[in-house]
Amino acid sequence: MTTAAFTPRVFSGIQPSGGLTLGNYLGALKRFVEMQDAGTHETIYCLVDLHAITVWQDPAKLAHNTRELAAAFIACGIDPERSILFNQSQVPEHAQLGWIFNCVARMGWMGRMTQWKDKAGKNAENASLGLFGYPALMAADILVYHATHVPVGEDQKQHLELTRDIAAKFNHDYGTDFFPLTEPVIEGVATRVMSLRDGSKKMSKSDPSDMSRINMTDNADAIAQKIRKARTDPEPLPDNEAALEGRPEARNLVNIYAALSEQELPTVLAEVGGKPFSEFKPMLADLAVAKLSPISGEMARLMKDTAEIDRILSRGAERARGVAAPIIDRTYEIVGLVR
Ligand code: AQP
Repeated sequence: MTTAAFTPRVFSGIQPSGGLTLGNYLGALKRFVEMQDAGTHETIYCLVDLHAITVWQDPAKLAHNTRELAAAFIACGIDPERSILFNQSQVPEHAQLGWIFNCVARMGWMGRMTQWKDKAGKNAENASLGLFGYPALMAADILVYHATHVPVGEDQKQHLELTRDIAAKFNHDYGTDFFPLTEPVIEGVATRVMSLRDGSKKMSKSDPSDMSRINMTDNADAIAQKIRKARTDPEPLPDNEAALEGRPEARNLVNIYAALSEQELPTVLAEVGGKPFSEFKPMLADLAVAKLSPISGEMARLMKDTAEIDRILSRGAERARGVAAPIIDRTYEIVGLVR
């Protein structure tokens, strides 16, 4: 069923699989705050720790990263009163629906996921079963709230299509219209922030090179140094978008500038067109420091009281269960699972 018959509700998540990057911030978190502030939808945001453990996580680091990610959400502007903010493992309904969707999704669908191919690589025999089934759990994360809209970066588009396929197959198999066909929301200039070292690779928290990304906890010196050393080409910046064709590193830096300054790309190109990188990079570094330093400062302040973060997460989990539990009850009934 299309989303029209359902309460307008946004769900999205981020893995606590390492420090947050500028890519996660511009592609996801900043958009989460905008959707919360728009007030047009209920907003549910999740730290997807069960997804993080599909690859090895050191237990102490996972706990630290989960709390730090919660601090990042709040520091960026997520209000735990207006939005529901919690970590996935505290809401067992995700895993309950995830199992049912493991039985709905087909092996062939999962095998075609590019993220699976990228992450498992040539060593698929040794990858965890959880990594293979990741998109079915992601579908459960979304559909256990009957979410109508999911803001994500470009890299998650295929998983969102699979979520719709799972909902459609469940609805078809059980002769129901219980689950919505959720809409992805992939908008803006920063839906795919690229590595600072290689304009053909996405910026990622698990990239072995720290110079490839800006971390939300980087200080001003580190941000400036990473931007100064970012790979570029020898030409000055163009004044129009068409001339960025074939210049992925230049496009990436200009996109980052546009997203951070909240301007359209043509406006930025009119401002910086003709400048050499030696002039543009310090402008970008100053802007990035001005935007990110208040966030990292607030994160550091929040991390001094982790008991308060834990309290916020467990209260969020309680509220999340209030939405998810009736949906699980009805799903069990539809499937014929006796309670
Ligand atoms: N480079 C990016 N540009 C724009 N958006 C991005 N996102 C991630 N990287 C970029 C968006 O951030 C959200 C959360 O992502 P995630 O942590 O759940 O997993 P991911 O997509 O696998 O992110 P990473 O940084 O690449 O993590 P690792 O290295 O652990 O795999 C999603 O909405 C994603 O689109």
